[in-house]
Amino acid sequence: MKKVGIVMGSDSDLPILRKTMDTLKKLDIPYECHIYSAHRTPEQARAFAVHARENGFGVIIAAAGMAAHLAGAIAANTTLPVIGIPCKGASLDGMDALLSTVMMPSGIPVATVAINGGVNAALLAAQILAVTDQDLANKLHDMRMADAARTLEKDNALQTEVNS
Ligand code: RP5
Repeated sequence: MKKVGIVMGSDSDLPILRKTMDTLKKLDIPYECHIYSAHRTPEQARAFAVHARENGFGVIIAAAGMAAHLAGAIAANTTLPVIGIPCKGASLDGMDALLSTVMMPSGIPVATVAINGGVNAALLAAQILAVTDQDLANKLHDMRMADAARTLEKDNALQTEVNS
């Protein structure tokens, strides 16, 4: 199976990416994680993107906060699918990173998930890899069924508490 590349702009983004890694682990998807910044280490970020395909990656998740150019900078240097996670910073509630990540010009797409959307970034990466991997597609299906069952259990508990 192709690997998922995970790149974050700073170690301060790591709590969000831990959710990404936990979700990929549950699905037995191999990944590799790095701290590369579009601003502080632009050469390393570029080199990672340029060589990602030949290095066995199938999709890249890029997470950054504030003026979040990382996902766009990665996408500019590869035709692999790039998923952007806007990270909530100390001010502006993550709207700065959301707009910086999502508002890409035509020609260089970034599939942007919610602010701090570490779990959905992993699931979207999994769904991309599952296009050509039926075992993985089955695991994703099972995960959704389990999630639905948990939600129905919560509804049952609520009925007992408030409607009986
Ligand atoms: C961004 O700046 C990083 O992705 C991080 O979200 C934000 C702040 O970085 P630190 O100052 O915490 O290293 O590049």
